[in-house]
Amino acid sequence: MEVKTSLLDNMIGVGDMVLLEPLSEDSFLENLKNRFDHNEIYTYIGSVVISMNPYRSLPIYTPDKVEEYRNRNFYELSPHIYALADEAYRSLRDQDKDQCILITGESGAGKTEASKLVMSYVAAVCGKGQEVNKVKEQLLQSNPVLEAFGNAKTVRNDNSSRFGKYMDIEFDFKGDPLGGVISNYLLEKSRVVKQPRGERNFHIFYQLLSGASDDTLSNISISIFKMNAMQIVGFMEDEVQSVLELVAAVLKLGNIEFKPESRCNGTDESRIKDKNDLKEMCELLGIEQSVLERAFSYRTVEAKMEKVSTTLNVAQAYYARDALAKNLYSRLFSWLVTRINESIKVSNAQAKTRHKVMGVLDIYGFEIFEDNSFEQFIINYCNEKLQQIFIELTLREEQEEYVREKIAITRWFYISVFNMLYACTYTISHECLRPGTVTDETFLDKLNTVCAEHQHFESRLSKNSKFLTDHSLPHSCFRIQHYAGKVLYRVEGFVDKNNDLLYRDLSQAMYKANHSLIKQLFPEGNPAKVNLKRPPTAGFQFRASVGTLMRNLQTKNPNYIRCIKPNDKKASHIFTESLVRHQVRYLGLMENVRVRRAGYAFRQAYEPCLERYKMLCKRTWPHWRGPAREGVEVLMADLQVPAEEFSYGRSKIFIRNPRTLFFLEERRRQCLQDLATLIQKIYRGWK
Ligand code: AD9
Ligand code: MG
Repeated sequence: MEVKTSLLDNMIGVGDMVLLEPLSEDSFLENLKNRFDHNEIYTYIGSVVISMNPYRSLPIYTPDKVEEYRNRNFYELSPHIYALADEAYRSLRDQDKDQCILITGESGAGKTEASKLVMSYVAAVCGKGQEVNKVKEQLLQSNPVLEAFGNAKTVRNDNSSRFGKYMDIEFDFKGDPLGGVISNYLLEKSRVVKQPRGERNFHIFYQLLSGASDDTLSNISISIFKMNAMQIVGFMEDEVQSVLELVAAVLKLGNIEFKPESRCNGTDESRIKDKNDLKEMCELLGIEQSVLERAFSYRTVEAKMEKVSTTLNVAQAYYARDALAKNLYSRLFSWLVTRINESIKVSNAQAKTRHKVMGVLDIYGFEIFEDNSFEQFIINYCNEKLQQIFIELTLREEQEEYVREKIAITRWFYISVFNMLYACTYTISHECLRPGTVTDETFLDKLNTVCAEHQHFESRLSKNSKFLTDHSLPHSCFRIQHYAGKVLYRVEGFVDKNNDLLYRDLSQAMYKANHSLIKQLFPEGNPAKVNLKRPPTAGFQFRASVGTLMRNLQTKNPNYIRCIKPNDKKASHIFTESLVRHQVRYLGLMENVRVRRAGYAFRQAYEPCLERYKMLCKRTWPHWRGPAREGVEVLMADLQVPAEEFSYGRSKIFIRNPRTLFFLEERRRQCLQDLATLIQKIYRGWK
């Protein structure tokens, strides 16, 4: 069988950017466009896969394609996300190396789709059997469940992930899946109460309403349960009913309105306008109406065994209502993740044996809006961290391969890894935010001071400042130079969102509900558990969980998918050059190619290399009987390739310059042509 290097055969443009000649940003973009125009949406930079969102379904994910890529070497076939998935799965199975798949790119670039493609490929090629198939189905079906509750239509993406997700899939020593664990990162819960113009709430609300026209809630839940992924994932019928009651309760909560009522002391107190909505909500959740009504009218502060109740005005009542809706929904979401994890977890018996792990990370993509708030800060912080890890790990990986292959490399250079938004996130997560004493304004002052100090320190180390002060900044704003661009953040609401305060009266009212799920979601409402300690801020929790994630990723072998959005119209066939150029720049793709070319641009295992070029040398053609490495050595000597152009590693030959590869390819092409002419002559001679 002939071993193909399809990066060079019948290829539209160049399949691996490392082989692009001449290399410039323009030629890079030209190559991407050329390939995109011919439906070649995947291109490599060495082992990194660039994925362009085609915005339409291409016939490249069929079972035949899976078979084509199965057990093949990475460079054998044309670039595809399946090649990456196959490589990762095989090194996990055969070399016992834990893997992680890191998928990055801005909102709408195709990360979630890519993560599902990787998962479905691995599911298709790994073990079979009734038990294994059940595990696979559950892992795959957790996606639609989480998307229904955690995704929403935004300006950028009709199915935008509004939470970060990391899933560890665990395998046994044979490579059969045993189960998995999902971690979720900060759901954008403000969406429950307010959506930017042109955007929608989480999908589940519409799914519920579309079923609600002629059915009762219990009928809807039965139909959702019967047809839906929830059943496969392992939810019981009554659990689905409870979940939907909660979603419906959040909807009802949004209908509750307040009006002011003047008191004789000149203050305004809030009253519920129409008690019907309150009644419906209470019925759904089994809460006594008077309990909830009181919780919407008063706020009790407990300090040192003393309780002080104050009445709420209309604004405070709305604040309390929204805080309750956000908390109900986000706690429900976390409960769903925990519940799914219970279903998909590795059984106790198997947990004791050594297993291998493949982690798939799909987070919300980088976002820049006109108005950016706490949510964008959180999302962008996470992306920034990932970019940092990408740079660190690609360098490390490249270096490690040279060490592994015992290749001496002298032309190594170090790209300084930027120090991130440390000061900012520190302030945001550590500021002790007591309502009344810290306002958005004092928070901004503090941020400015801390960042100025940090910047002063940083400037002695590098010129690369990240916190931008300039006098054109609008009031109450700060600006950060992220790797993907400058972002202006408005501090309005930062403190509140970070604080995520839910009045105790409301959590206690929820705990009193005659509804087991609600009770579980508000454990702090249990009067027996008086805990005066303030819970950690949202920023603090997020920063800690991202830190844990990064440490986890660093223990695994990384595989990268860099997603690019071709246009901002969500349209197929349109390649907006400026938009793509911007992404290529901030994803650092050119640097990635340069790092890869700084040492050896091309590397290939000895066997496929010999198979491909053995026809160029009489001593290796048609058969070489010795070790493949020696065959390649004979070949290179015979072709008189200068010694400084390549090195012999333990299992691969490393070629320094793409020109050498092209020279080999050209010789091979001529050889094949000569052969074809010869065959034609013989054929004519026969006739
Ligand atoms: V966000 O950060 O969650 O807002 P993603 O996840 O990067 O974003 P997503 O995967 O949701 O983007 O892709 C957006 C849309 O592009 C999908 O809903 C598909 O309609 C479309 N898409 C993405 N990748 C592919 C693909 N390989 N083939 C066909 C695709 N369509
Ligand atoms: Mg997504």
